[in-house]
Amino acid sequence: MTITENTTGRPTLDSSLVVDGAMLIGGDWVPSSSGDTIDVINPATVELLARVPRGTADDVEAAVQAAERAFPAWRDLPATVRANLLFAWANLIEQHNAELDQIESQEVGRPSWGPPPMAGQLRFIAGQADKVQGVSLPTYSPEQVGFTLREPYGVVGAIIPWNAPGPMFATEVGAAIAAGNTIVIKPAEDAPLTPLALAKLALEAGIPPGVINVVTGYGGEAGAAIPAHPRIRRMGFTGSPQTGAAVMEACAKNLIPLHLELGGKSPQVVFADADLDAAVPAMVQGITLNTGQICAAGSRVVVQRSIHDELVERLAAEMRQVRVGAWHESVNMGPLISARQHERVLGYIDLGREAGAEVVTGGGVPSGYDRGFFVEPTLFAGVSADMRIAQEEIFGPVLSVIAVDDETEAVEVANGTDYGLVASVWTRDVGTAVRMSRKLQAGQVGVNNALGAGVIGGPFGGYKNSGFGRTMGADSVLDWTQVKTVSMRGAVPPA
Ligand code: TXE
Repeated sequence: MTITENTTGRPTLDSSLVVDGAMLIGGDWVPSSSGDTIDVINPATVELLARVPRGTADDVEAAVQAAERAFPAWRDLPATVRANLLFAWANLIEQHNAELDQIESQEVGRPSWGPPPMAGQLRFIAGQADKVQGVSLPTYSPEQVGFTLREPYGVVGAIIPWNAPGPMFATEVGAAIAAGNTIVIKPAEDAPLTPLALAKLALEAGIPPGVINVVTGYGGEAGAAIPAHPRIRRMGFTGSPQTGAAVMEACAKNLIPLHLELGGKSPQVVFADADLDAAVPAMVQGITLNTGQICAAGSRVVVQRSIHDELVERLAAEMRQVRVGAWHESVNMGPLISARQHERVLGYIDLGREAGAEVVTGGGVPSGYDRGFFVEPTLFAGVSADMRIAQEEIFGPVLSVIAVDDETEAVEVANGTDYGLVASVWTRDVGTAVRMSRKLQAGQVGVNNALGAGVIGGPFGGYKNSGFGRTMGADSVLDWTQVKTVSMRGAVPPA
């Protein structure tokens, strides 16, 4: 592994898209009601990027009121006009791609991903805004017609995490407002700057004040206040299962629906006939991209025993090529987001060792790195399916290899966790591919690709404890609507 200088990091954020110390409520850039702020750092350099308000329940109340004021006019706009405003937002995002990439890369601490995917994702969603349709219904009488209307809920809420703050914001907000809702959203305290920048561009694109309200702050404060608010009518949440359960409990108290996306422990099932030239780099990229902090990361390799040793050797060789560092052109893996995540990931590596798994490569902090939350790409072999490193989401660049004898055992191990977000199968046999696609318990199955990537408009979400509901697809807009059945008579029937 090559370590690059981490002095290439930028010390402070210099962007006109970030309003210092302010969040967006009702079209105004405001501080928190308490006046307190939160430091946002670059986790590669541990230098201060910006400060954002430490939002309170009072701020959430103000945001809900602003969203309520904006709702009737937004709901009543022709759907094509709403769609055009979302397209205008996507165009502005695209024009600012380089700047948004800089902001997101710095607050997440990762090397650049190149042009961010937000504009394309938003255009797909914008295209759904005027396709929110009901159905016509048969009636008992020829005097009657029946049909359904799909209507927005009103003021809705969302809470998003820090690992991909831009795409999460664009897809969650985009779908909710395309359906005619107005929204109060809280980004993660670790990465709120890209969401704020996107909200600023939404205003510039002509999306009216109050349609999108961004309250920054901590989860237990501003975050908890959103699902607990009695006039929030629906929620979306992406994050950990523990916090997801707390958000769901708050929604249950207010009897409102929600969707949850709660991460995964995604298996990469590799059969003996797989094309390892394709599989190995894709699997290593799948666990090192964003330093493994991706809900879809393929963190378990379930491999047929006959090719186990060859695969472990090739995975280790590929992992050793991963260059760790920050803000350097030739770097492909940055640090973890925070000291807390650093401790968590290193803790899991210790757990793996203690359980008897073998560290084939990596296994600690790269030497020479005393700043930033860096960890080596780490490969464990000799992992058994019940070890904690094979069961729990680590959210770091840690890959566990589990050997199996045949397809039956592969399915058992692949499905043998509480999660069910993404699963991949690597095989040249179409019969194996078809059977595995059906048998794997996951919301997304990739055949000969990692991360379930490459599909435009694919609904994204989990089976089992990975959550429920789907984002990103056409249905994500419909999910933010409720159905009304209308039964109509043309005239009062004769007595
Ligand atoms: O998540 P949290 P954390 C997993 C991943 C990671 C672990 C912990 O395994 O290691 O979760 O990460 C807000 N009421 N994922 O602690 O707490 C919080 O402010 C309302 C997987 O960062 O779930 C942030 O905005 N909101 C995942 C958001 O919830 C609360 C992505 C997520 O934080 C709250 C992130 C509360 N009581 C982590 N407490 C994925 N599915 O991709 C916190 N929040």
